[in-house]
Amino acid sequence: MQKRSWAEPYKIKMVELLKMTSPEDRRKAILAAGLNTFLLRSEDVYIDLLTDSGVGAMSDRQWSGIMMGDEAYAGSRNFYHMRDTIEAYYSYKYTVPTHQGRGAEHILSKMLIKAGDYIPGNMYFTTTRLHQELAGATFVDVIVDAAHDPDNTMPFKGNVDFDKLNALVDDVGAEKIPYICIATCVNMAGGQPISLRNLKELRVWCDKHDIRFVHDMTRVAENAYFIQKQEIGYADKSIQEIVYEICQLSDIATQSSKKDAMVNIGGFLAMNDAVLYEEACALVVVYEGLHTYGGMAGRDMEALAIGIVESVQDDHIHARVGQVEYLGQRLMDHNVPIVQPVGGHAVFLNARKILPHLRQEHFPAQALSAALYQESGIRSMERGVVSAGRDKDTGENYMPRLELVRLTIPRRVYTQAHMDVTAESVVDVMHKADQVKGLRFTYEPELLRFFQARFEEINPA
Ligand code: PM9
Repeated sequence: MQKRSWAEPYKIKMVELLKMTSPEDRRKAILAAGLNTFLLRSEDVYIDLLTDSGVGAMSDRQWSGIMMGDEAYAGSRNFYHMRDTIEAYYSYKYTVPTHQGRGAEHILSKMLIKAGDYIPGNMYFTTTRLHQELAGATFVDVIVDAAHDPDNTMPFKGNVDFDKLNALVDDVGAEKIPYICIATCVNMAGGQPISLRNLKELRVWCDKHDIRFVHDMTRVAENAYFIQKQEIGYADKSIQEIVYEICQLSDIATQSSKKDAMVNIGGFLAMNDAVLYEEACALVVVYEGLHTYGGMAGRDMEALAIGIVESVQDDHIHARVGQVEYLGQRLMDHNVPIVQPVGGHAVFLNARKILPHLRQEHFPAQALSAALYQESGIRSMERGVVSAGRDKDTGENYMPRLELVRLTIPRRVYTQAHMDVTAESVVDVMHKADQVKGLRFTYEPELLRFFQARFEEINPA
């Protein structure tokens, strides 16, 4: 039988019109933005692949849920719906809503970290590591080496390397490690999944060392897709079943619900320990809001409860990751160097290879991202040395092996034709790559510098 293509399991009911711009308009706009795509005005962007965060298209059911918001200060009906959905689909008993993922990271770090602690993780994420550091901990990367190699095609590049984990325990002692922080579909590695086998081994390791297992479940449904597709024994399990099985292995979870769960704003901290939950409630009232709304409106909690259910449907996730794979394949067909295998939420361009004439201290990925905008109006995000920031102790720039530009696909927003235009635009930029100049900072914020930094071109490249 002929193989069937995936297709979107929805049809379009409302559209948002886009503005087309000229190369001159775009040159002006990107210079005014200090060559930082975060500082562009959205109305100057044609195809917005900056992020998949809070920019997905909500369904008619989610929008209906918005109209059912119970905006009571305390005990909103929507909170209980959200909490019960989280328990039913993700297994966690107790939920503390937060305004978004970093709100949950903040509370978690304050709750569990003491100065001088170490937090191992399968690669850093910007906000996650910052909250760990602000609480006095040092982040330690324990992801497999393959994750740092964009050309390594190993299937589960989000896996943890137990030799690295054991070396850390030998070095600092288990009592200095309050928890391990494991992301499903590791963002900074290129959206790379972790296998269930690795997750199960981690559970055993955590029990052995009496270390808590924290799950950054921001992109758990996409991770489940790769498990279903590639891990032995899971082909016949549904995404919903796999997601539940993943979650059951951990003690605590943080989620930025703006990604897989498809809401414009929201997140949570969830757990199974009643005592910890009381502590989290005590902190959430200080930093976010009452424990039955955190930083969320009732309507947004309702949209989240519905989004969670939609996010674990097999048809949805196959089309969602299918679209990312489609863009990745189009780029590979034109020999564009990208991180392989293609991950769950984005295609990552290898800026080192596309701009070999630029040294890493001249921010090749930042420069490539600005050049792509100028060429086509497509907005992407730097994920390299600028995002990595500086070592908190030495003040030196981290120099990550991955110097990438992320083309992030919002969920249910763009069509295959937008993906075609994106691929063609990247190829066009690649053909004039030698004209792209290196950059230097004109303004460098101290924390999470990639958001607000400004740059100028170095002349000549
Ligand atoms: N991720 C992203 O575009 C949005 C901000 S860019 C710093 O990829 C993980 C794995 C994330 C994430 C945000 C957060 C923070 C935590 N973990 O943005 O605070 O990808 O909701 O979540 C972004 P919030």
